Order: sequence, then C-alpha cells, then structure tokens
Amino acid sequence: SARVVCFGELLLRLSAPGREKLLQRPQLEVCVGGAEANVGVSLARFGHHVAMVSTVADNALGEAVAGELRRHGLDTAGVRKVPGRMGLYFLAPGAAQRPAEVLYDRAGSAFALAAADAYDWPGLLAGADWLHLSGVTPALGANTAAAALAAARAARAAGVKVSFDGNFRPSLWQAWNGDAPTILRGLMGQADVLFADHRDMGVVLGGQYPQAEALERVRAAAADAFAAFPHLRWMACTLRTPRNVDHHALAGVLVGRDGAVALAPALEVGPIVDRIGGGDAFAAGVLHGLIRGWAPERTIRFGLAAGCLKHAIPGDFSLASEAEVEALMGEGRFDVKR
Ligand code: KDG
Repeated sequence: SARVVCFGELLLRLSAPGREKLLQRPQLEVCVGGAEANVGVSLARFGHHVAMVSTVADNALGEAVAGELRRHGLDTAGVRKVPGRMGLYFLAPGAAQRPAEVLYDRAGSAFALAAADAYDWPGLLAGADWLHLSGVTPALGANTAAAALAAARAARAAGVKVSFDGNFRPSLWQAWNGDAPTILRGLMGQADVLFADHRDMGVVLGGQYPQAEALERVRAAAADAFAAFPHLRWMACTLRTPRNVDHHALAGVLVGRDGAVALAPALEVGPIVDRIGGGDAFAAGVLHGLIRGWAPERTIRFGLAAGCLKHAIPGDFSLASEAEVEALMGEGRFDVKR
C-alpha cells in the first residue's frame, strides 16, 4: 500500500432530504465532503495510508469533521485548527426535469483564509509516496492557490508523486477574478497524473478540440497536455452520456505519455442515488490501480467501476471496498455498451 497525502478544504454538506428542494421542509441532512477528502476516504478503503492536510475551524464543527475523517481511517494530524468558520455547501438533488442545485457558502472559511506558508510541506510530506490536489483549492483565492502550488513544488522536490484533478469550478474563480488558466497550468506542470478532460484542457491551454468523437477530443487534449507538462505520465477522464437525471452512461479513458490509450467501455449507471463525489471515486480508483502497478486496462476499468459504484452511495464519500468494486467490474451488472 502507499502513503498518500491529500490537501484541500473540508466542507460540511447540507442537503435537502430525498428529492426535495432546499428548505422545502425545515430540515437538512449533514455529511462531510470536499473533493480531496473524498479521494482520501476511497483510498483509505482500498487499504492505503491517507493523511489529510487542511485547516478547519477550531470549534465543534471542525472537530466533528476531523473526527469523521478519522472514523474512515484517515490520519488527521495535519489538519490545523484555527479560529474561524467552516466552509459549507448546500445541495438540492435533482429530480426529473429539475437539475441538482449546489450553493456554496465557503467564502472566508478558515481554509480559504489560511496563509500559504501555514503548512510545513517538507514535514507533512515526509515518507509520503503521493500528494493529491485538485483545482478546487486554487479556485478559493490567492492564499490557497499559493498553498497548492507550494505543496506541489515541495512534493516534486521530495520525489513525492503528484496527482491533480482539474475539478474546474468557474463560479469559485469568478468570485475573486482569479486567473484560472495560469494558476491551473502552474499546478498541472507539477503533476505526474492528471484527471482532466478536453474542457479542462481548453480552459488551461486554450486548445480548440475537434467536434469529433468524444474519444478523439480526449486524445487531442491528452497530446496537448503531455506536450505542455513535462512530468505528466498519465491522464484520465470519464466520458459521460446523460440519459436523464436518474441515469447516465459513463466510459473511462486512461492515456499514457507514450500515447497508449486504455478504455473502459461505457457502463449504464442508474437509478442514481447520489452522483456527488463520483469523479473523486473514479480518481481514487485509477490512483489505486497505478499504485498497484496494474495494467492500464485493468486500472481504468477499476477506476470506472469505482466511480459508478459511488453513484449508488448517498453522501460525498464512497465507502466501497476494493472487493466491491471488483465484484462490479466482474459482474457485468451494468449493461456494457460502446
Ligand atoms: O467532487 C465533490 C465536490 O464537488 C464536493 O465535495 C464539494 O469540494 C467540493 C467542491 O468544491 O465542489
């Protein structure tokens, strides 16, 4: 197993019960989320040692969030507690013609306000094999953008592999007029593994990708990414075909620096219980395969099955074990369509 450090904001998620709109009834369900923590929880389930690095509010909410991560096997010694507030997000799951609604309430959170030099990266990364980051962290403001870049650079300097999930969130960047292309390019330039599709690459590299087959667009984006980012060895993404709010088809693609493309054929996913965190579960599954040294085909099939399985688990975290993911891969419970 590997030692993985995840750096990012820990959020409380407040969601309307069932298919209700927000506060349709005066009741909300609470769980813990945050893209990087979601990846960490999956990796811990798959047997890795995962340390979370973050900053939370020094109050009962911050305590509860750190405790929840520990309950799922994460090491929280690197979670700083400072006076301030927790970031929140509100969710109203979609239903039929009504799309899901996500409302962030995280401006000025303890994490967003933490100074870039608040983290002792050489110490936090000592003994680690991987550092996982995502594009959510630099989208929160200049402090967190600098912190993410410092983390990635320290990892490179220490020989710790860097995994980066593009996770482009336009509304967060717009809130402070952040220069997403430049900042994301800087981070991707440190990455060994990149989770991103042609849309992310379009934002970062300004590429125009052919209106051809989805797979061709991913291939073109990957070629651009490998040309732009010297350390990059793997790029992975899912290809999603929406059916309706309850159901979609997901395929997976993993491209290597040598141009080899491994495909996981599309799986039909639905009825969807909760799709939030599906991308994080996919990233964790692919990382697990890369850590294990599996062949690219097995790695991407495992990642895709892990991402699909998350859609059947309520909350942000995927609690699926390796055996459960493998059972899904083998069982062909989903229709396999090309
Ligand atoms: O990938 C899941 C995330 O979207 C969720 O946990 C909230 O971190 C979050 C974000 O910034 O969107």
